[in-house]
Amino acid sequence: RGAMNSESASTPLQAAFEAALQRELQQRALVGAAPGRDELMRAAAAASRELLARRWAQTQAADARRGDDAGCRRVHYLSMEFLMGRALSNALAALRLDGVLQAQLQAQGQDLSGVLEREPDAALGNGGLGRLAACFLDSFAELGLPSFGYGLRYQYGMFAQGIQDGRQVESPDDWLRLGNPWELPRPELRYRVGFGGRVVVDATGSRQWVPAEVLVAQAYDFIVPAHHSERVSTLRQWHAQAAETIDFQAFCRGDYSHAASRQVAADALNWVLYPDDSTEAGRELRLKQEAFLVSASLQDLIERHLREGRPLQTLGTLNAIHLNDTHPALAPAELMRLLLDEHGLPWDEAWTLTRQAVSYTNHTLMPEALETWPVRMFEALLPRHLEIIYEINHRFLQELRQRFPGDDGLTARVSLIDEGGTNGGNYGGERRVRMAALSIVASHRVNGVAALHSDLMVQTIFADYARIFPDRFHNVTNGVTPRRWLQQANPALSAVIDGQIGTAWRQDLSQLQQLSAHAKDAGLIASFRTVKRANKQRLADRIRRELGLTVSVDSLFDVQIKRIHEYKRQLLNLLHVIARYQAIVANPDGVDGRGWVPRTVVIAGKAASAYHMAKLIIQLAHDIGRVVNSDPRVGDRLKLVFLPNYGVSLAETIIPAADLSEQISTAGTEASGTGNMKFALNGALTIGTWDGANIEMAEHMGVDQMFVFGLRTEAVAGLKSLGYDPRLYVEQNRQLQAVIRAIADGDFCGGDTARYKPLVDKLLGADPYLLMADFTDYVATQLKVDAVYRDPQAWGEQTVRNVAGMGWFSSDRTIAEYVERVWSPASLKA
Ligand code: DL6
Repeated sequence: RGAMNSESASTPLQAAFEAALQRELQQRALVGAAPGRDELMRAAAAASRELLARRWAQTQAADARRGDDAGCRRVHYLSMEFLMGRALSNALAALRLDGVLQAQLQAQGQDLSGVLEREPDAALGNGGLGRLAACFLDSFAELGLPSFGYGLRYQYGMFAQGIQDGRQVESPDDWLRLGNPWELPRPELRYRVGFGGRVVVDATGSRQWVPAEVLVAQAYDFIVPAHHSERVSTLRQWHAQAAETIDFQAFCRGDYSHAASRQVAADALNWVLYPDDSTEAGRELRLKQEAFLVSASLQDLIERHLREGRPLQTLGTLNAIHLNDTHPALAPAELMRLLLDEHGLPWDEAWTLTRQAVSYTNHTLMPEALETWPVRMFEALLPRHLEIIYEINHRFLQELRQRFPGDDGLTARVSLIDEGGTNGGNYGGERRVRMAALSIVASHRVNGVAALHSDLMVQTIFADYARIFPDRFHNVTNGVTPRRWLQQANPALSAVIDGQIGTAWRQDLSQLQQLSAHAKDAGLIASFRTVKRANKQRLADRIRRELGLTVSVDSLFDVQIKRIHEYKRQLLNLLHVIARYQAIVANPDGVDGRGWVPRTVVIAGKAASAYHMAKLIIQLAHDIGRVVNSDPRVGDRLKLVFLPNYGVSLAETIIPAADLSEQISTAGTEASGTGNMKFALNGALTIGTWDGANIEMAEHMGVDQMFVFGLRTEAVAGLKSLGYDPRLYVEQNRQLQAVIRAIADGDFCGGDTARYKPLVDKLLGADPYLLMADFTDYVATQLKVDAVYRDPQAWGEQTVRNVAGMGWFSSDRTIAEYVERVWSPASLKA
């Protein structure tokens, strides 16, 4: 035993962990690596991975042995994004090794949290859809569901956000630069994926694709442990390599750049999550990434199915292939190709298997987010897939013409091919493949992610399909994993809850309901408050460290963290900040002389690099912050903080510290939201619109427990159909006039009236997200928030009721519903 010797090992697992840790450290010592925090983190990760790899083998063996009548299909969750965040604290908690490591580190003069913080975030996702996928992997393991998550192993995830002069600057997030101690390379799992070329027809009439370019997909596994069993789930990520890495002839000629060109082309697929799609090359790369993910994953699935000795005919009844939005929507076309061309099945049989296997979740109603690809790009890159899509479409439209004779409008609207290129944008009339249409037609189930969203989905963007396939559409409301988002993010609150109702909530979140019986208990409220204050202190410390700004932990922490997007209305939040600032300056003692409830408004989030308006909102937040935070008339009454580089780890610090959660999207625009759930679970109250999962949250906790404001979906639609004029709302509200004037006059940027002109013009012109219409109610509701906050008992009671109401929003419940409605063999019969 080396320097980390300890007598604390008491279970075989702990002993194995300690031994593995020793080995890792000794190996590193041999090459002269001092055991600093980075080394300790990597050694602990590698030691945990070794234990998880054993569990992985057990899990796979058990799944391979399961009978065909096991009642649940193996799930293959295809997603271009998995926003995993850090893994070490989760692994340690699942393996119950955090105490062991802590003791070991103490002996080295290190503390656990310092070591955990050295792990880079795996930010292989953009927002909610990717984080949801990560929560699902946790629940797959926890529920013991035979499953694989499939994604790409991006070298650079979402960009790193820096702020210079108040503006967002993007730089690559080189998260793999020191290697990834978690991943298990699987060199034996390699599949060939083709692009380009042509389709040849042989003498028997059968069609074969001869690609011009072949890449190899190599698997890397990332293991996600259950917390209450030895099961694990797997995220299998694909890395692209050239089939022939160098062109040897070119190499011999000394033409090195040509010699390496195949590998460079392959590497491009591994580089970034979102290639810049403003160029043709960027768009093509994205389509290649999607095709690559799909092909490698489906080959892997089929290979496993056959290896386990199961006939191809049972592929659909024993396997579910789930499309996390339309990014992997090529899956049905690729599955058909593999079954027809590689395995020789007839069309009808292949189509039956495909339809049985495939299901699809839609995550947004934004028409511009509905993916379409030019037919021309398919012809060049995926000619065989295009043929198959044409055939699927031909059969689908033929059936429709029989069912709805003469309704040419319908067939044009629902066709898999947009003949005019008008779907969601101006594409200059070129023909495009509609990926959502392909996903719906090829799936046996389609679902939205919250009740309102699922309703709107079938009433609006997918209305025609819902008429054609009335039984296909369902709702499965999102959830979040309580292990990461309460147990790990907020250990102190977890301990308070444990003390009140026991620990079973970690496995069965509905247990939280028991807290409502204690909502008035002054002792419990005091404990909640003590925890919140400590979490706020931690965040305040971070704000001081990172931004040099001091905020008061006695102020109400009012938080909005999410992607910056106009529909999410960070701008409405800023309008309120300005209104409050102006009111504080005008009435330092409060409007009623009772003083102001001090507020710290915290915003974090990234804007897509080409999204000008979102970037302008970030800049405005900084400009306002600079003025407000340095105005001596304001003091602690108001602070505005923008925390850069939002990601999972930052969220884990911010969410437990929030008093108020801003969920203020225009009604009908936010599919679900999952941040809303994480905040409420951590005892923040919500100010929110009647949108997404806010509605179900309000229903579960009691509508009075949430600060609901704003126009509802029907009113939004009604107002728009009558011809919405934002200026009318401004004319009627002097406070709003003053706010808009301050922005337009450049009050926050030294009188520069040009800087925010596009933003002001949009608000007064179209205001597509109805900020002007909702402003008055929003500001009035913020005053209600203040009123409750002034009364600690009332606030505390509401806090407990919020937590108690969140039992239903566990991703375990969500996954159980997917199994029941979408992935069970029974769902195929329904
Ligand atoms: O379903 C997960 C998450 C929802 O909670 C958010 O409301 C929604 O905005 C988000 N959607 C996306 C859109 N991506 N695409 N396509 O991330 O999904």
